[in-house]
Amino acid sequence: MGEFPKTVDFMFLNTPIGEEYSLKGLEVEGDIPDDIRGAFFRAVPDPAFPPLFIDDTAISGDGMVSRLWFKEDGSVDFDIRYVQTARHKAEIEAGKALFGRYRNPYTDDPSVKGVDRTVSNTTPIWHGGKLLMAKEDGRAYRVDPITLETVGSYDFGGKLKSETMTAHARVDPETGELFFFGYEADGLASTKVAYCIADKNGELIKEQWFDAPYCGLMHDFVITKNYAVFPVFPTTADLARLKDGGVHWVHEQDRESWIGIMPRYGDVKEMHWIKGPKGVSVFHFMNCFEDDDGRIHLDQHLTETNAFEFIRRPSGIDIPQSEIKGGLVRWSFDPKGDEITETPLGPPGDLCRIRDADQGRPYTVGWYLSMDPEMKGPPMLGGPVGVAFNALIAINPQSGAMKMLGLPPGHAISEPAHIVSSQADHPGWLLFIIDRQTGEDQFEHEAWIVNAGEIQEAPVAKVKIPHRLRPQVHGWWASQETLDKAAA
Ligand code: V55
Ligand code: FE
Repeated sequence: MGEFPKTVDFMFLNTPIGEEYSLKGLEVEGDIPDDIRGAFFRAVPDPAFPPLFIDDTAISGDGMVSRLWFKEDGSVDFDIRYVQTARHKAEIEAGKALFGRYRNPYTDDPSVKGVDRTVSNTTPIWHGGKLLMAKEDGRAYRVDPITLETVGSYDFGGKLKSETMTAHARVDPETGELFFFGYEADGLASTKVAYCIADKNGELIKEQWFDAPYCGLMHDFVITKNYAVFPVFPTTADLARLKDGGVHWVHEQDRESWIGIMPRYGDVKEMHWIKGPKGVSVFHFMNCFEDDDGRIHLDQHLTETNAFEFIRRPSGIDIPQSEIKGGLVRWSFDPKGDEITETPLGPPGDLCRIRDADQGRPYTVGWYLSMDPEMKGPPMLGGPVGVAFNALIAINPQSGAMKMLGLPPGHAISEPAHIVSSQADHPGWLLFIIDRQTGEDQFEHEAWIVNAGEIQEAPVAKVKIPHRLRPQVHGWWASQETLDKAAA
């Protein structure tokens, strides 16, 4: 077997681990609140074999589903398993990589022509009693939440027509419906987008297709109480380039962004497009809501160019990661309007969370990862973009008030989960993984629990995970009650 490339995508914190394991009764420092009973599922890219191309990206690795399970008796277990995708199975069978470049099947070994090449490595989505592992280039895989065994590719009981499903679905807090979309819905570099709704039981009740202004990287979308909002940023795909063996994405700095707005239960024919600024990029939207005048406010982690070096490089955009300007910004617009007003809200960052109950509604708290301006020394290398975040921010987007948990040098933080408290007026808890560098290529890992209202205070509990972890992308919290209901 060959070696992994000597690039940040496969070194340091990102060194592939490729091991399935279970750890029982983890050591806990402090007290785990009674509110925290259930499973924190995480999606972890971890390539089983060295890639065919030396410039491969960390986000093309085989998906693993990881679970940190806070049991009824107060003990904590950890498990991690590969998602048994068709791609992973084919490569295990061959004992080597067979799939080529990120999202380019024209670079695959001919033996896997036509095999589903999605890697299920981005988000665990819990809905309608099912756990799905999603990656935007294909359909999700269903995984058993207890055994972590893979059930198979998931098409909503044969109903889903789209060949793809986003890793960023939105659950409405009042109706329990799952809103999602799939772009490149009928094939590579297509402008077709599928907009879908599943009812609270997970039945697909609506799927409509529309055309985006161009084939752009549509990583996330948002809903409000009355609207579905589809932003499109100018990181674009081209079929001829793919057939040539080239990269899937190029960022076009001179091309406009767009926002498509339609009534969320409406017809895609009602989609209204508003032109946005050129060259900007957003991966994640914190939230979106309508005010009393019916104006829509979209809060997002905006950067002046694409945040991924592996996308900037083939685009001829030469800006070091640390110099990319951006911030948490609000775009405000009327649903039938033609102008966007931009308001700064907070410092640059990404990987936001809100309370589930605030989805699509006016809200007063959001959390996200950032860089501590006071941090001494260089940030840790690793994670999906190559540089790990070292601070957690809590922000009130109405007042602008902020709190920050800055980590000591040599620490990295992953996206938190928010867990509600059964106590009225309690802000709940945040749960997240911390990586600590203890040597040039040595790391320790812990799960920390902090009071969601006072994130700057010492964690109430730290759970030690005595095994190397590769950085996750996104996570999902499922309470024990939710797990029990699904099992019944
Ligand atoms: C992102 C992550 C992906 C991907 C495309 O965070 C975009 C952005 C983990 O995989 O395939
Ligand atoms: Fe994401």
